[in-house]
Amino acid sequence: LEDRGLDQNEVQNVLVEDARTGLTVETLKKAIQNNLFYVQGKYPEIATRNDYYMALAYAVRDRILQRWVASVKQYLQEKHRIVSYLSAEYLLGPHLANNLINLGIYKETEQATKELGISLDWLIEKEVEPGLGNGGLGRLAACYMDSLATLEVPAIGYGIRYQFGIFEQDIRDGWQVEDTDNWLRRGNPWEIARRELSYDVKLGGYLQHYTDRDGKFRSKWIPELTVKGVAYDTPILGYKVNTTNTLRLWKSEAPRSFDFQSFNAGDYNFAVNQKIVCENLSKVLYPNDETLNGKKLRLQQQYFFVSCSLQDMIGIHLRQGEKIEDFQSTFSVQLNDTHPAVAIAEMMRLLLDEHDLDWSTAWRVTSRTFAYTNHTLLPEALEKWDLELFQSVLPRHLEIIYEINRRFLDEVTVRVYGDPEKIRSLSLIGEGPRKYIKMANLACVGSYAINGVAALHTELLKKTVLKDFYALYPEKFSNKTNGVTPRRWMVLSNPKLTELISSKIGDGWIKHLEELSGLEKFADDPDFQKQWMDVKLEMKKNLARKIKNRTGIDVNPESMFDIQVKRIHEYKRQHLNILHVITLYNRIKQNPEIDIVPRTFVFAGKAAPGYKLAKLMIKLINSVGDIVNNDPDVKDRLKVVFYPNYNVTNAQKIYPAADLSEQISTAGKEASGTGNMKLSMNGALTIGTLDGANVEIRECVGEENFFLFGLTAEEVARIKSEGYNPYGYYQNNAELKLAMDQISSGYFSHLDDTVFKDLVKSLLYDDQFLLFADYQSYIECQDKVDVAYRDKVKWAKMSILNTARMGKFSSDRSIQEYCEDIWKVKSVPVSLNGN
Ligand code: B1H
Repeated sequence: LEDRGLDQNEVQNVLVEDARTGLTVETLKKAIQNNLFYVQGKYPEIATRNDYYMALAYAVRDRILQRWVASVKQYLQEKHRIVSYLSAEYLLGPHLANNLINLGIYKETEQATKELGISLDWLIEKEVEPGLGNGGLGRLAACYMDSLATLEVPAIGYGIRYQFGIFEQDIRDGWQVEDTDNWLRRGNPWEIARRELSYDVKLGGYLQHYTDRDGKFRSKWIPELTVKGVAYDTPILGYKVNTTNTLRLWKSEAPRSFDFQSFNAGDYNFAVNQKIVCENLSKVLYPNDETLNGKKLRLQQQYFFVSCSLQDMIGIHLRQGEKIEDFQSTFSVQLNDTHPAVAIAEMMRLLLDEHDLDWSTAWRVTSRTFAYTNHTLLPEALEKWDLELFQSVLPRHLEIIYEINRRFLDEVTVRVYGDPEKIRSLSLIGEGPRKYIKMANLACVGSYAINGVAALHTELLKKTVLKDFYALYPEKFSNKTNGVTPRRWMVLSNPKLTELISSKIGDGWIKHLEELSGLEKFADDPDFQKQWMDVKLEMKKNLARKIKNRTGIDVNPESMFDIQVKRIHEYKRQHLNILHVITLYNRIKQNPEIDIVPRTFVFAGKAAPGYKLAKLMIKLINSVGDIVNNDPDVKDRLKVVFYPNYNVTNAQKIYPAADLSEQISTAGKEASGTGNMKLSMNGALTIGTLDGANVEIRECVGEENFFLFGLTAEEVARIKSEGYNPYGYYQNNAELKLAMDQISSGYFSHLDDTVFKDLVKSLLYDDQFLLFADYQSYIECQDKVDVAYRDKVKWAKMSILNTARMGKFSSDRSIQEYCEDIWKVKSVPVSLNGN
């Protein structure tokens, strides 16, 4: 990828300026006023906050559209290889402020709104974010879309336009309560519905076998139901470039023919019912981060968006005048985990049944098209579909998968000398009381590249879950350590820090994050340290205000902000963190005058609605908070906050305020983590295990700037194989025993000793995540954090160095690696002139 300076782009940006595209304060102001009148139909005195938000959003959209159309033109005029990213989730976060930053008109817009008598922040906060993802996996897809556009790489993101995204979380009496996320209720100015762009998707039914005129054996799929997928496009603008890529999300509807036929037959109820069935496909995001539940609707969702996307890509390819058997020269298709892996079977079906290719040609195309990213080693997250269920939804695909498997096993039997254990493990079909389909195996066989998301994770993949595939195809495997976009996670969420950094090293780092290393030479500069910590304090004050508003809890901005924000999971071990809180509390109770650094513990994150223990962890955090926050002995030295409804919007407020970043998963369980990167970039120090990308973060920031504790992945595996005995740790550790006894006896739950029973039982008798084994090491490490925080100068230096050394963790770097090693695509600068 070529390195492009800003100057040239700025020149391009000012070439076309009129009332709908101009980027000056005056034109922006005029545009907002016009939209208020002509789009919202209001005059200022009666305009609501939402009217103004919409007026501004449309003004921004006009400016994006100019670049978007130019990008599409450019891609279609010349032949370029296009990246197609298939993901069931995109956790985009709010668009408005991000688009202002990427367009380079944040300041101008701030001025324009000010002159209209309204604050830009007030409008930005009005936006309801599209929460079309669960957590890290969905957010990664969003960061990657940002980097692809910023690097000027032609790309399309494909996914599902869920009508309801990840549920909204409220906390009542300490428990998580879920509410539906009706994010579209006020309309969505950032998408364009392409009614004309739709595809039919078949579901269910049966197969008819016959021999055609050429004597070819064929399967005809007679579906039970056909649904229609309609494209909704959202522009993804690169940072200070013209490139604007498309995120194309599919909404499911009933085909028009449907009700028509039923009406004629007089069956009104049937017609209305089938409409609902069709619309249900894109109705709601499954909220089960890292656990599958094998629901039919979920498989239908996956197939629905994959089929629409492949039909769309084939259409684009053929319209360019290309031959179907050259598909892989137009598209490289990345599978974001196995959620879209049914694409491999669908591609075969389209090529065989709809485009009449023979098997070996179809397989050549397919197996050169797809690449697969694995995001987890957790056994409960590896997708398996009950074979009968799969057949009931996708009978033709089952037949195709059987044939892929037959040919594949024929080939490997020779290579593994018929070792039955190996063949069983490689097979796409699992045997047992019920047969099932292993989606990871399908993804491995059908892809030309396979990658993990952090160095350790990729190594573990090769040694464990994908071991036999690695032995077979070592050349397919590579590592692509995750990254995050500094545009959203620094520039947008931490403007003060951005300004401070740029005042020292210029603003090149926003596109070339390695340039942050220029900060190293200021790490010892007392003035800079002061400015650095002043920004941090201001961000902590902001968060303190938010906490007060949302939870009513008073927190001291001078205290250490100790932060763990992520989905709630046993493997992420929020309960280990809370055991530390209880331990500190007990130390204070036993010695009220004890000298400890005051801390504010901030937790946030959603639990899957069906995940009992995760919900109990939330209750425990809140229960401990109720006691600790209100005990006069504590004298406000400890505060425990559970900040409700963790999402992108809230994350943007939390990361800049963090002093300490909790990355304490059981080693070997967190594939990468990306919150760890965002926190460190914003100057937080990490306390963490050698897990996921923590390993690489520590290598970059230096071991002296990272608080390491706990077992390694190897030690975890060894202890488990020898038989982990949590009870022994409990009996032999007084502080641990006390904390556990308090939880189980009801000390934090008004003496009700039943509330936390299941959690206590799991920790004492069958904890898969070795909490107690890491407890002592964690506490000792936290004691070191306490000591370090007292030395303000040293802490400031460590904080600066953390940011300065995070250059590697930009998603731009990740995407460069994907482009060079896997996708083989180049950047295509888009120009506005000549259009
Ligand atoms: C990650 C998931 C995931 N890995 C199943 N796997 C899901 C699995 O709805 N489902 O069924 C949803 C999500 N998510 C995360 O991916 C990893 O845990 C993180 O460590 C990693 O940073 C992130 C991005 O690679």
